[in-house]
Amino acid sequence: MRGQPGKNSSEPEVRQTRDKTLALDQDAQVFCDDVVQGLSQPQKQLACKYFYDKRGSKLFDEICRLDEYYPTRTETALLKTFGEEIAGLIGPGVCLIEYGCGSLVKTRLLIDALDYPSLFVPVDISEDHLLQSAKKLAEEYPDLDVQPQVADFTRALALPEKMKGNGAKCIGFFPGSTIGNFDHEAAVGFLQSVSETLGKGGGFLIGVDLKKDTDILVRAYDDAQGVTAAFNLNVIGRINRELGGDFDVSAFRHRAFYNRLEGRIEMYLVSLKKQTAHIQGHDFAFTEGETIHTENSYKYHIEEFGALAAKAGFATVKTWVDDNGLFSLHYLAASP
Ligand code: AVJ
Repeated sequence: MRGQPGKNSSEPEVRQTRDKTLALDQDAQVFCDDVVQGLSQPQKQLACKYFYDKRGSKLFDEICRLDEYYPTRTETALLKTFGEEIAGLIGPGVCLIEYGCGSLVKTRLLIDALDYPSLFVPVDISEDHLLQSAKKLAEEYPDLDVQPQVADFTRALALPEKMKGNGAKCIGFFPGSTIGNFDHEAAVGFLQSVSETLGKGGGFLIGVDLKKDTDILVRAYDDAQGVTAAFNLNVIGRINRELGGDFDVSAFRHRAFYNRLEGRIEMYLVSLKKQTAHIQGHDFAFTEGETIHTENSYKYHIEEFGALAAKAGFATVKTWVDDNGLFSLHYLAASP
């Protein structure tokens, strides 16, 4: 087996690595296949959804508290300031579906503002985290029916039976500018599937980060304390932990820059030297300076986002922006 000292072999030991071939469960095998596929491209890449293991989720929560990372506090302030107005547009007794559930801090703000929502369906890919947060929320809101759904919300959603035909208006909630992780085409596709899920009369409340001064943007993704760097580097640490890989995490560095032409922050891991990483019997060679693309975070002008939503059949009902023009909330009406 490669990577193991050849005890009973006369072959010379060229290089000792920590690479272990592990027996993988189904989820880990999907992760492994994605990693192998992504690292086999001319521009190596890893999907940003893999940032969020336990450690990555903790680091992301830390990012959200950084001075430089303005989106979280700005969006939270918008929800607080305009909660009543938003609730007025949404109306009473709705079924609320949250796409991707973080700490549910913003969710609580919205639920508190709403007039007795009847059902809350948080959808997330990370089962443990989702069930834990949903349980806590259900305890805090004993009158609210909480029905968590473990699913990858980038694919079509199968909603709980209860929601079908109970007549309640469906409202989607997608805070945090996670829409920024999709390129424009995928964003339209995602919005179309949301519109289908919500159905006629449905509404969608979505947070969207705005185009702004490049320095502000870059600082938000390359903070002085290096939390975002640790968050980015964690994805190769996760490959080591879960797939038995032997990435030398200290031989990579974080890079973030704003691609003005594409209107997006791009994040990379840069190899600091010529090196090879091994994962489940696959070898990935890096030249010095070679990169792994790990994330795109698209930024929008208000009208630009409105046009994108319109392509997916949504009509903008109202948009809210903070005084500094940093972040926006959009309430959209599904009109299939
Ligand atoms: C969770 C996608 C909204 O793009 O700002 C934060 C993720 N990456 N810092 C973002 C992220 C680096 C974040 N989203």
